[in-house]
Amino acid sequence: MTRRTAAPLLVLACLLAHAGTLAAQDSRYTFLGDWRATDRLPGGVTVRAANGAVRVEQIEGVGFRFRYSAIGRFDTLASWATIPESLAVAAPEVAETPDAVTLRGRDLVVTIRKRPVRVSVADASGRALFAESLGFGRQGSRVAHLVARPPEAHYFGLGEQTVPLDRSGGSYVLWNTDTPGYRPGDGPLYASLPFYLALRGALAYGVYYDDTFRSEFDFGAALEEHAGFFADGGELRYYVFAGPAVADVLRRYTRLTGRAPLPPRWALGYQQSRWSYYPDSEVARVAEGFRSRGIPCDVLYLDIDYMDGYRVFTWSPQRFPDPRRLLADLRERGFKLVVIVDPGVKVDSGYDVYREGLARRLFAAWPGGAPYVGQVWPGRTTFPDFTKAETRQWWGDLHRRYFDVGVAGIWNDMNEPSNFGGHTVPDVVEFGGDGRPASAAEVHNAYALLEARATYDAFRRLQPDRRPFVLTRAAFAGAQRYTAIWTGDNAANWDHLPLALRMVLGLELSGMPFAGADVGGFIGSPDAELYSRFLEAAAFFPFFRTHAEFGAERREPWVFGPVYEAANREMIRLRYRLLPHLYTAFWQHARDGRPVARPLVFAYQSDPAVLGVDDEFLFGDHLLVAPVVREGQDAREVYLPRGTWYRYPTDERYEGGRRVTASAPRVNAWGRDDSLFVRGVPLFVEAGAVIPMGPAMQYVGERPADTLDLEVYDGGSAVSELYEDEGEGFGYTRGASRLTTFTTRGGDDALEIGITTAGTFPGAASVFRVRVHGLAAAPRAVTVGGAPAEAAFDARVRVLTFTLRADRFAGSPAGATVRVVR
Ligand code: MIG
Repeated sequence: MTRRTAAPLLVLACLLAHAGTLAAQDSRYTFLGDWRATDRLPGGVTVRAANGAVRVEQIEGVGFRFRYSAIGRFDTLASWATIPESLAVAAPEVAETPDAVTLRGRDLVVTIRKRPVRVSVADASGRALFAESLGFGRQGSRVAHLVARPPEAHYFGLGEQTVPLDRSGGSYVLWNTDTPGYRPGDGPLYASLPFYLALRGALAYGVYYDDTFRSEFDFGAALEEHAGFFADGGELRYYVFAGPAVADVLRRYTRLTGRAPLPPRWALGYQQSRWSYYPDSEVARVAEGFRSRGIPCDVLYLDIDYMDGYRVFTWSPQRFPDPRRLLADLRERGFKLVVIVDPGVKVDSGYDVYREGLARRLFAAWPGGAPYVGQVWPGRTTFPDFTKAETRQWWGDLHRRYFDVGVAGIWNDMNEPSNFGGHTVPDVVEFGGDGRPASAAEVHNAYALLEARATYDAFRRLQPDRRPFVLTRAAFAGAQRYTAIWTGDNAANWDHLPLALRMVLGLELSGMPFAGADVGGFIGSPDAELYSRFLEAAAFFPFFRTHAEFGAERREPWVFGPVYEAANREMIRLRYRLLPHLYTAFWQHARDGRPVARPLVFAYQSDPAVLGVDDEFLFGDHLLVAPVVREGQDAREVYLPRGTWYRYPTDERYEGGRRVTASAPRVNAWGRDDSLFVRGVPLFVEAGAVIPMGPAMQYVGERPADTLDLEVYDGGSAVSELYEDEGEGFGYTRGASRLTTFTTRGGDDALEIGITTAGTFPGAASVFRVRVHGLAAAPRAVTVGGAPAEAAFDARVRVLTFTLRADRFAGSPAGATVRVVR
C-alpha cells in the first residue's frame, strides 16, 4: 500500500527536481533545447534554455569557463583542483542577435547559438577550435558533454595512459585504481587528470573538465563524429584554453590548476628505493655501497616495513630503534631519507593516531557516522577524511614525528584509495567536506590530491625554511602544486620501458612535470641489459628512482657486474652533470607551466611527423633524448625535428626533419675504457644551444660548484637559460637567484653569444669554462665585450675552450657579447 502511494509522489519529486525531464520512466539524456533568455553577468552571460542553463564567463589569464545546470540554478563554485586566486572573471565584449550571443574575450570568441542552445569557441582571429555537437545532456545525476570531433583533430593529455600519446580513437575511464602489473592498453590506472590538449592542424587548444566523479572521455572510439565526456555526477563545468602554441595551452591550464613549485635541488638527484630496506644497518650498508663505489645518489627510501605493524607515524622498535641516529649518519654522508606514508590508519585502540582520529571524527564514515573500516596493510583500517580542513591539519601535524628526526621527504602510496577488500572505499561512504558533505563517489578521485595538500602544507607550516618533497601514486588535476608522481607498479619486462616513456610523457603533457617510473620495473627482476636501458631513459625523467618489489633480486646500480656498474655510474654521473640544465627546466615550468621532459609535440606541433613519436623527448631546452627501448639492439632510429643537431658527446652533425639511425651499443659492447662516456643513449643537442653543465658529485651540494661548463653548439641561433639559486629554502622568492640568458647567433663571420643576467645570489657560479663545438677550424679571434680573450682550439676534437668570468657580464644591464670570429 505504502508503495503504491509513494510511487506517484516520487515521480512528482523527480519532475520537480529535474524540471524538463519528460517522465520518470524516460531514461534519455535531456539536452538544453532552445533559448529562452540571456542574463548578463560581470564576466559573461547565463543563457537560459528550455531544459536548463549554461553560464559562460571569461576567466582572467585562463580562458572561458562553462557551467551547466539542468534546473537553471548554479551553486557556489566548489573545486579542489582549481586555485581560488585564479578564478577572477574578466568582462568579455557581449553582443546578441536573434540567433546567437557572442562573447569576445582576449584570446577566444565564444558563440552561443540559440536554437538549440549550443556553444562554439574560436580563436581571436576566427579559427574554429571547439564546437558542441549535442552539447550538455543530463540523465539523472549523470552528465554528458558531446562536441564535434573534426577528422583532422588529434588529442593529447589525460595523464599516465598506457596507449600512444595521441589519444585519438580511444576511450579513457578516469577512476583512480591500484593496478599492479598493468600492461600496455590497460586502464584506468592511478591518476585522473581530466585535461586534454587538442591539435587542429598546427593550432592547439585545451579543455579541462573540473569534475572528480568517475568519468570517461571518448575521442572517437564509440562516438564516431563526436568527442565526448561523461561523468557519474557533478556539475558539468569545463574550461577552454587558447593556444595557438601547446605552450600557451599549458601556461593557461597551469595558471588555473597550479604549477609545481621549485623542488629542493637534491630531489633531482638519483634516488634508490626497495620494498624494503631494513633494518637500519642495511640502510647504512646501501648508503656505503654508493659512496664506496663512487655512484652518485641523494635519496634513500623506506617502504612499509620501517613501521611498527604498519602503523603510520611509528617506527619498528626492532628494525629502527634509533631513527634520529640513522638519519644523522645518513646526513653526514649526504643522503636524504624519504619514508612511505599510506593513508590508512590501523584500527587499534592502543594506537594514539587511531584513537585521536576516532575521537575527533576525522575518518570517512558510513551514513549515520560509524567510521568506515577497510582492509589494507595494517589489517582493519580507517581512512582519514581529507576533505575536512581539520583532518588535513591534524594529519599534517603528525608529520612532526618524521621531521623532528630529520626525514626529508614523504612518499604517499595506496591513496587511490586502495583497499584490499573492496578495491576502494565504497560509494556510500561519506566525507564531511567542510560544510559540503560528499560521497566517496565524488571524493575518490580527489583523495590523493587532498592528502598531498595536507602533506605539503605540513612541510610549509612545520619547516618553513625547507622546500617540501612529496611523492604520490594517485592524483587529480592540481596535484602538481604539492607533489611529484611515479607511475606505480610497472614490471621488469621490455614492454614496460616504452610504456614508462609514454606514461611519463603523458603526465608531462597534463600539467604534472615531476614524474618518473620505477627504474627496472617494480614487479620481477630485470636482467642487466633491461636495467641499464631503463636507467639510460630514466636518467632523463624529471623524477629518477630505482625501486623494486618485496622479494625481487637486489637492484642497486652495481649488482650487475663490473661492466654494467661502470656504465650505470656513467649515466648517473651524466644526470648530475646536467643538473644546472635540469634545474633550469624545473624553474621554467614554475614560470610558465611547460613540461620538464617535453614530448616533441610540445616544441614542434606544426610538424605532423612528431604526432606519433612517443619514445623520444626533449630534456628541457635543446636536448633531445631517444633512449633504446627494445631488447638486443645496438642502434635505433631517431626522428630529428627541423634544424641542425649534434650527437652528444661525439659531435657528429645531422640535419633534422628526417629520421636518422643512431648507434647505441649495449653496455657489454662498450668495452672497458676508463674514459667511458655515454655511448648507449642517443642524445642530441640543437645547434645554437648553450647547455650549462656542472661537475659530477656524489650528491647535490657535496662541494661548492663555482665553475660551470657552458657547452656551446655552433651553426644555429637560439636562446638558452641558466637559472641558479640556493637549491633549498625560499630565499629565491625574496630575490636570491640569478637568471642568465644566452642568445646565440651563428653568422658567417662569427658566432655571437649575447649574455645577460637578472638578479644575484651569493652561490652563483663566478667562472664559466666555455666549450664551443662544431667549428670547422680554429677561429681567428675570440673577444669578450670587444676585448680579445685567450682561447685554445683542440683540432683533434674541434672544440674551442676559453674561460669567461661572470663579472664580465653579470650586474651590468647590457651584459656582454662574446664573439668567435671565423
Ligand atoms: O600493496 O608499500 O606501488 O611502490 O613498494 C603494495 C609496498 C603497496 C605499492 C607501491 C609500491 C610499494 C608497495 N605498495
